[in-house]
Formats: sequence, C-alpha cells, structure tokens
Amino acid sequence: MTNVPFVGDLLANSPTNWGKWGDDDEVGSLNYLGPEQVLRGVSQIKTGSVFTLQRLIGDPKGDPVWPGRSPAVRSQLLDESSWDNDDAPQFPGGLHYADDTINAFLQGSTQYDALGHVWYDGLLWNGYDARGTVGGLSKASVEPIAARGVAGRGILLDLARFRGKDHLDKGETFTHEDLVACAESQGTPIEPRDVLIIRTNFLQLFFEQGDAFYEGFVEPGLVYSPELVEWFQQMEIPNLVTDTIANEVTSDPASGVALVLHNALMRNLGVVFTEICDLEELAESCARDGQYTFLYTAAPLKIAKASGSPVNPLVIK
Ligand code: UVW
Repeated sequence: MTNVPFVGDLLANSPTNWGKWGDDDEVGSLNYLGPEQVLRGVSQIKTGSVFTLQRLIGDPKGDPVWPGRSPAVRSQLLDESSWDNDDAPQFPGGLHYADDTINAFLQGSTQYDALGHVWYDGLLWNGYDARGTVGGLSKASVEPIAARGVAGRGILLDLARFRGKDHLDKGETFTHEDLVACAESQGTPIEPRDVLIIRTNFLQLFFEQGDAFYEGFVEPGLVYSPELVEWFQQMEIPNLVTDTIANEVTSDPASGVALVLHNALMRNLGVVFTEICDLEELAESCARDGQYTFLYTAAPLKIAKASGSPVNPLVIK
C-alpha cells in the first residue's frame, strides 16, 4: 500500500474537460448527446426489438454489489393479511392494497453514478469543491443527469465473445485498442460520441461462486493509460456502460491505485458511468443478427443531492 502513488500524482498531466460546457455544468460529456446524436441513435432501429439492461433488484440468487455495500432490502408494509385484523386502513367501498418500501444503496444495483461520485485533491467534476458533498451533493449530483436523460447511438462491445470466453476472468484487463479491435471484428467501428456498452459477463461468477466471489476481489475491465484517456477525450465518449460492478479493473496493475478511471474519465473528462448492467439477452441478439449498434436510452431517478441512482436502461434495435 505504501508504494501506491497518490492518484493526483498519477493523473497530474491527465487532460480535463473542466469549463468546456461552462462553470455551472453538471452533466459533463453527456453534453455531446445533442438532438443530432439522438437521431443518429434512432436511425439504428431496424426491427423494433426492445431490451432492458437492469439487473433484478431482490434476485433470489443474490444481488452483486461493491464490497462494503449490501443489497437492497424490500419490506412489505401492507398486503391482504393486513386486513385479517381491524388495524389496517379502512376505505369507503372496501379498498385493499399492497404497499412496500425499499432500503437500498443508490449504487447497489444497476445504476448511474453522479459526476460528483468520486474525487481527489478536494475537487470534483468541473472543479467543484468537494466540501459541497457534505450532507449530499450540492453540485454534480445525479439529479441534473436524471433531468436531461440519456439518448444516443449505443454500441455493444462484446469483449468476452471477442476473446472466445464465457466471461472475462478476475483482474483481466483490456485497453481502448482492444475496444476498437472488438468493434472491427463485430463489423461496425466505434464512432465519435457512441455510448460504449462493454460486456465481460464477469458477474456470472458471482452467481456460480457465492461468497468466494469476493475473495481477493479484482474485477476485470479497462485499464488506465494516458493514451486511453486521450482516446476517450478525442472520441468524445459521453457514457461508459458495463456489466461489472465498477466499470474498470479494480486496481491498476501498474500502480496499484484503485479505480483510476473513475477519476481520469468521470472526475476529469465528465464521462458518465453506468454499472452492473445485464447484457446477456442483448449480446445474444447481437451475435445472432450481427447488429451491434442501436438506440440507447436511460433515465436515472430524480433524487435530490444523490451520488447515484438505480436505472433500467433501454435499448431498441
Ligand atoms: C465506487 O465508486 C466505490 O464504486 P461504484 O462506482 O461502482 O459505485
């Protein structure tokens, strides 16, 4: 641990998009998704097939979450048994109904991260003061992302299939060059402003291994390099979507720094992160018909001051 550099030193010369969309901006690279990008996404629709990318909350087989977080707990407050006695609410005409609550980490299921979710050096996206996160994010919360919504051309990059595997392995890394090669092998190159949707199928191991899944927890994923950060900036990538818990290799193999890309891409470039997606049905469909691009849409929940929000992204092919 002592030899691990401070992330701010590692990223000292890393580019930022701070100020690019004004001093008040809170949605970062989503600004790249204007009306023409929405129409470019719509132009990919060929058959009208719809795919939802959210994982089930309350899956009987378990909910994969970042270590230290716990899955959502849903509680039933009212059901038919509530009327077995006289203490249930009574309504004229005999109405009965079900009510329930959910107690959940906002980052404990398929989710959008707010741009203010991570930081270093006391500054978050666009240079906002990290003290503004105390008691809730006063800047760069998920609320402005939820208010604008996300729509554009999405491209599935099936890294597991590209590498001829069922799923990527613990700590397995890939670069932007691998993403480009994967897209070429699928027959459709990545274009500027594409929403990148990366399939590793790593979470299959969560369902196969149970508790052992968390032993020596290191997810596979994109690995930091200055060239990768530059590529994301030049390609004007608005949104990085994956089927892993944290969208990148957990610990940078070269430096040991945790979640470097959260800072290099999210904090510095304003690339919005979407995590813990279920891409299996979409990937099967893409492999079957060879169509890897589509309309991608998502609307996280409007939660004031929140650092993230559950979401059920929608893909239409
Ligand atoms: C952390 O930032 C720790 O996790 P995530 O982005 O997966 O919510």
